[in-house]
Amino acid sequence: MSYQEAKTKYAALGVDTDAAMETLKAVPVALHCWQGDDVRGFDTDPDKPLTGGIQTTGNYPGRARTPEELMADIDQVIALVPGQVKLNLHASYAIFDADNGGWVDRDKLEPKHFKKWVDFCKARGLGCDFNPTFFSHPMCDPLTLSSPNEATRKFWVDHGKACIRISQYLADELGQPCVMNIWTGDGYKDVPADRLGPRMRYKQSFDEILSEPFDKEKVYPCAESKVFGIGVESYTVGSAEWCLKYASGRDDCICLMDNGHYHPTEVVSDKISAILAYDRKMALHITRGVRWDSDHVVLFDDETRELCKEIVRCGLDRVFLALDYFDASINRISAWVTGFRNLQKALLFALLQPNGRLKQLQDAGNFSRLMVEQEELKTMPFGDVWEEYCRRCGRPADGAWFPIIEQYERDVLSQRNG
Ligand code: RNT
Ligand code: ZN
Repeated sequence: MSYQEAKTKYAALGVDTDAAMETLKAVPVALHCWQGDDVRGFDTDPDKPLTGGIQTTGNYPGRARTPEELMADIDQVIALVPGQVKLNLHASYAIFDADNGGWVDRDKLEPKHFKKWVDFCKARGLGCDFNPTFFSHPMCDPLTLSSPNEATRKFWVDHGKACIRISQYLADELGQPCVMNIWTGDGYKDVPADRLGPRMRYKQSFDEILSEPFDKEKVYPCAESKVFGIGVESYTVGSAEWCLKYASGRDDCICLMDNGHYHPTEVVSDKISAILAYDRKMALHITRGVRWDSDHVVLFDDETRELCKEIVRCGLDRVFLALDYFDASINRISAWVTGFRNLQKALLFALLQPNGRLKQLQDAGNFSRLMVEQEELKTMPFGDVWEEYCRRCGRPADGAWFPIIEQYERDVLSQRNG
């Protein structure tokens, strides 16, 4: 009933709400496994500190401690979010057991260490993205791919190459492209004497990693930049310029922009069209920066909406979407679901804009009307379309999903100690 009224109102603006929902249903959004366990992974001591300039804060009970717990939690998330989920794994989530020969270090990882994840994805029809893990490991000296110590650098290059092979395996097995994102926390706390040396070594290491053969239509290596991290305040090797230049110089590497990785008044919504004026594809980590932190839960806020408008306007098929945040101070499943649903909301909101009409107003120089119409779009009956979208995806509407998480917390999470 209220959906029909909303549909009519949007139709009066030339917007087809049914088509918008159909489009959104087919857009893969990568769900980051690392929200479930505070970025600890399974390949090293889970109580070691998180390094690389990132940090989780909070000790809300119920963290996933094993692959089985993490998979159960991801299932709970999938049951509560509309849209097409894709999994996003870090190499540190390798699963070692007697069947595959037990633990190996990161430079020796093989596809078989991700077989259980492949089975998990296959059973649910999911694709999977991948990330080498260049942090929280004794071989961080603390640099990785830019280290002046050749043994360190080689270890991490070998890790990167192993991850290319694993990414190819994920793409082949699951029949969806695998975005393989390279991010490191390499940098210095204080003013360095040599800024060029680490950046040249970084370049050499990326070149060596990408020399590993892979299918360019299936595996998409990315370079993710950053402005600073905790303990890495003065100099970041993989800065914005380094990553842009690196990716632009090759046909087998794309830019990944994390919207928490820029100066506070910079916005990634304005950068997408700049990249896509040159490159065929790019990737995003969608997050929320708050002061020094780049990884708060995604909200349905102005910048998330603006980002999604740009993604829709520039081409949904040109931007790989992934969430990237970690909050250990609230129920972790609620954090995951809130962020995923908010990104879906923002994408649906963007798909419901009369983009052709607004562009015409801009090109005609009719800026008064453009402002008025853009403002009035904010109070269109969007909530009714969102509710209908959740219904069509077979997922709970707003108001109905959080009680399910509360129940899961009582039944499952509260039984986990430590
Ligand atoms: C860190 C980067 C990076 C990580 C993940 C865990 O600032 O955003 O993408 O969050 O790889
Ligand atoms: Zn990121």
